[in-house]
Amino acid sequence: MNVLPIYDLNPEVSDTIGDATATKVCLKKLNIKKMISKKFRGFVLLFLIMLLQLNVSAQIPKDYKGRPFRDSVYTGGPQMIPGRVELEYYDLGGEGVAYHDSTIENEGAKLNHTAGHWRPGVPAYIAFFRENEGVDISYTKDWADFNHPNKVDPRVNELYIGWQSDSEWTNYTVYVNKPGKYRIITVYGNHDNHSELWLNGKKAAALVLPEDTGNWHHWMQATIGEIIFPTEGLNLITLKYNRGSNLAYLDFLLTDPL
Ligand SMILES: [Ca+2]
Ligand SMILES: [Ca+2]
Repeated sequence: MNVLPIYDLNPEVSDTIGDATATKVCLKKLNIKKMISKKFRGFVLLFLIMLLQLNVSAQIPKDYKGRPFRDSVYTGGPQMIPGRVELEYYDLGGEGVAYHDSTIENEGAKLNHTAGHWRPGVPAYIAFFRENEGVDISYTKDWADFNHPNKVDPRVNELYIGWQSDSEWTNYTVYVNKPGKYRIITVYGNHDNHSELWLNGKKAAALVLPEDTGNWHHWMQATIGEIIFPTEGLNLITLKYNRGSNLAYLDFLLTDPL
């Protein structure tokens, strides 16, 4: 009488039981099944990881080639929402990908190479921030930004985007921790420039600088709009701006969680 081995629970395989050779064949078949099963589990795991990654960044346009800013000093990865998005940390990727600027040079860094503009004690990293790229960035200076009362002072050595021209833009890959409606607050100088925020390639907010400060270097703080981030994870913000203001950062304050 044949006794089925305890490892053989497969009726298809059990038909071959009868002698040692048949048992070996059965074992082989079972091992192959196990191997396939293990392999399959690996594929399933890989598939789930890919799905997770796709889900985290599903919002970003598929053809976008920019990536979050990083350098030897800033290694924080995508800027977080809620939180502050520093405008000088626009994405890496260059003209036409991460930004569009109407002049090739960084006009701020260029100016700061001239007499009186690299202030004593200011690190070169600040004075010439991203000087080989097109976006025009400078920093707040003692004699220009703090020699008069501001409605709200910017930070000392605050980096900001200036020399804004019509139809310029900068991209920011951000990480949204909490989906919801947000109030947008900024520190700015001068007057409204009809900026917009686009989210993943679609217009999401009109920004209005409510008061004309009368000068590029007279600063104030204000709520300038609101935006809804529907989805957690990586998202792409585009700041579209025109001539009219100096802009330092955008604060995103959660007002209505989804
Ligand atoms: Ca430029
Ligand atoms: Ca510009």
